[in-house]
Amino acid sequence: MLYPKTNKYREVFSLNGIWTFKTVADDYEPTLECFGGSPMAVPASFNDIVTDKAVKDHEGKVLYETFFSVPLSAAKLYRLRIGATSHKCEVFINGVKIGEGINGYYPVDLPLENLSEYNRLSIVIDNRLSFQTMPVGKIIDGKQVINHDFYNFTGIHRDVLIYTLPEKHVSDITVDTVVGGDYHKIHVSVVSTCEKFVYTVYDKQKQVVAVSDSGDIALPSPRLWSPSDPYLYTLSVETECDKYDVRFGIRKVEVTENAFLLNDVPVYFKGFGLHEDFFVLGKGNNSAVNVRNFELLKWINANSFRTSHYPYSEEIMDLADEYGFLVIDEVPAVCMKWWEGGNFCEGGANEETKTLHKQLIKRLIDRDKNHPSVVMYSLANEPESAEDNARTYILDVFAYARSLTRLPLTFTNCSYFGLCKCSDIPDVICINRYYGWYDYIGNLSIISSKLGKEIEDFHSTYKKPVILSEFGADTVEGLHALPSEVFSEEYQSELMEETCNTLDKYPYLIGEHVWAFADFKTKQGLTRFRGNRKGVFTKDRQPKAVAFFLRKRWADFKK
Ligand code: GCB
Repeated sequence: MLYPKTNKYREVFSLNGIWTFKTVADDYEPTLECFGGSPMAVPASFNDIVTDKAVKDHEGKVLYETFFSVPLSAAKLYRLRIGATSHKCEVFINGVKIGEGINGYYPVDLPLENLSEYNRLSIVIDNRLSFQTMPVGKIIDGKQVINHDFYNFTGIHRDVLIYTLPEKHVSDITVDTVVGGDYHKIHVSVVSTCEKFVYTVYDKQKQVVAVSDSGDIALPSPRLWSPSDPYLYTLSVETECDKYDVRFGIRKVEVTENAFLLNDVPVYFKGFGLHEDFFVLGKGNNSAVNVRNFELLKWINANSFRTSHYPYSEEIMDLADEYGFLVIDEVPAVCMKWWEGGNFCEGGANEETKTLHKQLIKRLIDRDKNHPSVVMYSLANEPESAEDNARTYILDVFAYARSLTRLPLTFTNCSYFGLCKCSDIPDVICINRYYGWYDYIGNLSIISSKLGKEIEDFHSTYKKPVILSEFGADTVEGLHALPSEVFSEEYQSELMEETCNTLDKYPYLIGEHVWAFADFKTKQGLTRFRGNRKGVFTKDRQPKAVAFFLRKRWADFKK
């Protein structure tokens, strides 16, 4: 499904702005009458906007409504695109249900028929998580228990757009840029009801570099995309009655026993796990925050990040292409469990969960396939991969993803070497390790032996490169201790230094992603002081002391 764009055949109308909002009962269905509610911003989460505690922490359904009016033409098709809601949603026009979104973090794109001059759009969102949603969760004694650290922000999180399409139109474009290691061709496949196609490739200055009436296009001496030169071309597909432009970059990705190759050159992943999270907005997409984040990522000399723990907005993916970041693109399968019994896990992940998981993998690949920044997919974060049931499940999910993409596949692993039953499955072994924090808190001298041993063991056993995909320490900015103590800026800096010194010893250790880029909101808990404070930047995006260490380390860092 192509992102809505305006051009000579297509129009886009934004419904972003102030809507009305209310918590509603489980059996609520919008009727013909408008209910009236309080004003609410879209896109944004409602949780950090409202002042009523009961609303902020509401578990269940909420209703968002707005009226819209668009210029109507009988020759056009109208569609509604909701960038993302968290989580499931049902969509109504003038009280009639027109469709639903099965999961948060993914676009909902629905046909609109019989529009009137004024139309009431109602979106009912359910924020409860279960083993049939992703992330997974569970209701215990009537209360939501979530199995992940980040706050369960709720709302309409990305743009709401109405867009038009010509009757006959292009509905999908795939630009395949790697043809048997030959960079001089791209292959374009189009899903469309049109008949005649002209493909034009433009360079960054909008100069034509190739025109073709077939999807196989020769590109003499193209400029390759990389973090140091994120060069983007535009492909324009024009038909007798429609046109769509898609940006793409040309790059080749390959994994060997010891390296991750981009355009045949080994790359080292320097960067972070992040969250979509900011003051007041919650998980609402915001261009200013997005650009600030990328400016900081550049400032600190990072070259990559993981979309922990769910697909990020399309705007962020576009910025990653433009700024030149290597992205590990993650589906929202966070902390999956399979075992029966226990408080949380009774009735854990099952066939239904797996069907949804596969659907979400497919939809992520469909959405992000043309982004050169996406160099690997992460199919889960910290599944309980030491469980017996995990192996069959994970094997199946990886085989499915393999049938959809040539890009490397991984998951981030929190099971120790020797316990994990799935480490042979991913193409790159990503490990999340908290030596000096959750393991051996306050003890930094343990890091080189414990972490070093694991890196060696994973590599010598599975013959795959390893990334340390999470490590870090909660740190309160402005808190100092000499000698260092946990939560101080000094401790965070020393933990990073000690960990990085260890990583430097292993040539097949091909990347470090610090947890986390910035402080973020979590559920309340004994180990969380106004959220997770492992950020290298504060929540308002200012550097903690460790940021200067990383900035220096990553400037021209080569292994
Ligand atoms: C992890 C999780 C991440 C948490 C982090 C922490 O292993 O992947 O979501 O936020 O640990 O700080 O506890």
